[in-house]
Amino acid sequence: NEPGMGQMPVRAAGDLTPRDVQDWWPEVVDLERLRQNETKADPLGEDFDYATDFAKLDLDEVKADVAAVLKDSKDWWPADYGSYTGLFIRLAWHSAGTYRSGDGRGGSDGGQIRFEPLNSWPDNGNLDKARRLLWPVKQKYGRSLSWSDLIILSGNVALEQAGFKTFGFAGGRTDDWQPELVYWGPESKFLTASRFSHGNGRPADEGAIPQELKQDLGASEMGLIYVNPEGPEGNPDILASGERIRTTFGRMGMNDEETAALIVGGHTLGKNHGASSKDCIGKEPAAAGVEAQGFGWKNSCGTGAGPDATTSGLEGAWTATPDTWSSNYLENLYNFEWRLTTSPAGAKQWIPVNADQVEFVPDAFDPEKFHPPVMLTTDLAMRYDPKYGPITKRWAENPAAMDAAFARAWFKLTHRDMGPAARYVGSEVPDEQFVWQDPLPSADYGTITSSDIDMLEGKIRDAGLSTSDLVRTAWAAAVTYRDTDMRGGANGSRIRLAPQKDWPVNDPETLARVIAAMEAIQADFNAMGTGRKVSIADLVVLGGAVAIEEAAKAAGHEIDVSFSPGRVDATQDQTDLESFEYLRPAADGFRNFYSERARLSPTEMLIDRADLLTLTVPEMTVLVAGMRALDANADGAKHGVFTDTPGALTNDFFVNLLDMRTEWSPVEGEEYVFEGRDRETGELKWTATEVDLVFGSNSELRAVAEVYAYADGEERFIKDFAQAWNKVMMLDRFDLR
Ligand code: HEB
Repeated sequence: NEPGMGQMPVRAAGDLTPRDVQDWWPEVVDLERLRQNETKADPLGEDFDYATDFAKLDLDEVKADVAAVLKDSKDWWPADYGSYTGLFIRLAWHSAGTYRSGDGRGGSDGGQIRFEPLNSWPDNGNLDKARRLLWPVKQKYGRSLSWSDLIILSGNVALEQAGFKTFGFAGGRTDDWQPELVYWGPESKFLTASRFSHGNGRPADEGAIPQELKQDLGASEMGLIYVNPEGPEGNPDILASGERIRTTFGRMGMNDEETAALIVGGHTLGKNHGASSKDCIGKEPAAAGVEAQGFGWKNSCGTGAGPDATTSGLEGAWTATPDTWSSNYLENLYNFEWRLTTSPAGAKQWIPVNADQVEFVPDAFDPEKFHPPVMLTTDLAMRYDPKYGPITKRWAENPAAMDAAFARAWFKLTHRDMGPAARYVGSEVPDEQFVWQDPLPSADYGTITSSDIDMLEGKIRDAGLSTSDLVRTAWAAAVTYRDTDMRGGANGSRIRLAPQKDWPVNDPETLARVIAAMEAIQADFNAMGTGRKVSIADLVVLGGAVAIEEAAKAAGHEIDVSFSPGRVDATQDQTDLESFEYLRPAADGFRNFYSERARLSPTEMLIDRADLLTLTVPEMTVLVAGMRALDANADGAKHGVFTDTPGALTNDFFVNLLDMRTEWSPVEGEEYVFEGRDRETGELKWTATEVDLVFGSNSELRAVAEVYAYADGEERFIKDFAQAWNKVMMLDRFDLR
C-alpha cells in the first residue's frame, strides 16, 4: 500500500473489533442498506424541515460571505492567484460529478463528498481543504444551509466572481449523515497505476473492467470522478480518451455538446497542481492519524502548499487569466500545436510546441514568473475527437454560444440529482423547465373532495377490473421511484406513456386495458361540470387503494387505505424516452420479476429496489407478502402465491412459508426457482423463487416473518401492509412537502 493510495481494508489478525455476518459468510444477504433507512442518524431531529429553513435565508448575504472566503487566502492553504476560484469550482464539480443515470446514485445531494470513500478518493485530493475554508460560512448558517447546497453554491459564486453569468441556483439538497452504500466498481484498489502515471495501466489481476465500463458506474476507474486526465489507464492516447469521456459523461446523461461545454468551461479557470514528486504526499484523510483532524495528502516537500502544492500531479494552467472568465481556453487549444511533456511530478501533459515563446500564463504566486499554457490529454480530445472537435471549433469562433452552453450544462450538472423542480428552493431558481427534470404540468385540476373520491371509488369497483389488475398497475406506476435522484413514481402517470407502457414487466396488454378503463372514468367525471378534474395518476393510485380495501374485506378485515389526491398527468413531450429507460426495472422482487439485465441475484436486486424506495426491513417484508397474497406477480406466475385464496389480503404467505410440513428443493434446470412438497405425501404444494424463500431462510428476515405469522398476526400484517403501500404511493409527492 503506497502512501496516499487507498486500498480495501483487510482485517489484521489481532483485530478485536466486532465482525459483520458477511465477514464470515459473504453469501448471506446484507440488509445494512435497509437498516440505514430505519435508523435515525440525523442529529437535526425528525421535525426539522430543511427547505423551510433554507427559504428564509438571505441568499445574497450567503453569497457575499462565500465571496469573501473566496478572496481570503489562508496561510495553511494559500490561494492561487489570490483566490480559491478554481478550487471551489472543482469542489462543486466533483461533488456533483459522481452522479450516474443508471441507478441515480452519486451527485451532490446528501453531501456525500464529506464521507468515505469519496472524501478519500484520489481524484478528490485536497478538496478537504476547500470544505475547511468554507466551514465558517457553514457554521454561521448552521442547519439552514446544508453542506451539499453550500458546496454547489460556492461553485456558482466562484464562477460569478470570475465574471461568468450562471443560469441560477436552487437550494434544497439535504445532507446525509453516513456514507451511502454504493457499488462504485469491481476494483479492490484505487487507481492502481495511473495516478502520477508511469504508464503501465492497470494490472490485469485486479478483476478490473477498464475497457468495458459497467452501465451503472460513472467513472472509468475506481477513485476517479470520470476519466483519467492523462488518457486511458495513463496512456496519452487522445482519441481513445475522447471515447472514454463520451462513455463516462454519457452515463450521467450528458450529450457531446454538454460534455464539451463542461470541460472547456471548467478548465477556463484554475490550475493543475503537481509541483512535487508523489513521494512527498502522505495518506488520504481516512488513513491519516487523528492529529491530522481529517486532512489528508500532507505534502512534506517545500512548504507543502501554495507554490509546492501537489494534487493530481499534473501542473500548470490552461489560460492566461485563471481567475477571470475568458475565451482563452479555446483560443489556446486551437492556436497552438501541442507536444507531450511531463510535469515536475512525472505526469503526462501537453504544452505548445513553441512553449518557450508563449510564456503568458501568470504564476499562481510569483508575479515575476510566467509559464506556457498546458492541456491534459482529455483537453486535447476537445479538439481532435471527431465529434467534440466541430462543436468546440464552432465555439472558438463564437464564444457567446460557448458561454450559453456552459451555463446550461453547469446548471444541469449541479441540479441533475435533485429530482423534480418542486424540490427547488430560493430566490435564484430559474423559471425555465428542462426535460431532464421530468417536468409535470402545473395543476389546475381543482381540489377533489371526499365525496368525489367516494364516487370515483364506486366507479372503479364497477369497472370490471380485478384486484390483481388494479394492484399491479398502481405498483407499476409507483415502483419506478428511486430516492437516489428522486425520479420516477406515480405522479405524472407516465405509466401510460412511452416507454413505460411498453415495458414487458408492466404487462402492456393488461396495463392498456386498465388505463382505458381509467380514462373512461376520468372522461365521465370531468364531464360532470363540477369544475374539478381528476388525473389518471390519481385514478391509478386510487385503484390500488380500492383493490386493497376489497382484498382486506375478502380476508375478513375492514381497513381504510389512505389516499391523497392532487397528482397530475404529464405529456409525452415532457418525457425523455432515453432517460426514462433508466427507470426500467431490471428486476422487481415485489412482483417476482427478474430479467437478464439484473446485475445482482434476485434477492440482492430486491434489497436494492427496497433501498431505492427507502423501505425498512419490515416494510419490504410486508410488501412482498402482500403482493403475493394479492396475486400481483408480473407475469401472473404463481411463484410465492402461498394461498388458496389469491386476491384476499391474508397473512398466508408467512404462515405457509414457515410451515414445517413443506419441504423445499430447487427445480432442476431453472435458476432461482424452487418447489415445495408435502413432506409426507410428496405432493406438490407451492412453487417459489429465491426472493420468496429468503424470508424463511435468512435469520433476520425470518424473525420478521414470524411476527406476521403469529396466530394473531394477520391484523397487524394488513395494517402494516396498507401503511407501507401508502408510503410507496407517496414517495414522489414533493408537491405536498
Ligand atoms: Fe478538471 C482541475 C482533470 C473535467 C473544473 N481537472 C483539474 C485537474 C485535473 C482535472 C487533473 C487538476 C487538479 C489539481 O489541482 O491538480 N477535469 C479533469 C478531467 C476532466 C475534467 C480528466 C474530464 C475530462 N474539470 C472538468 C469539468 C469541470 C472541471 C467538467 C467543471 C465544469 N478542473 C476544473 C477546475 C479545476 C480543474 C475549475 C482547477 C482546480 C484548481 O484551480 O484548484
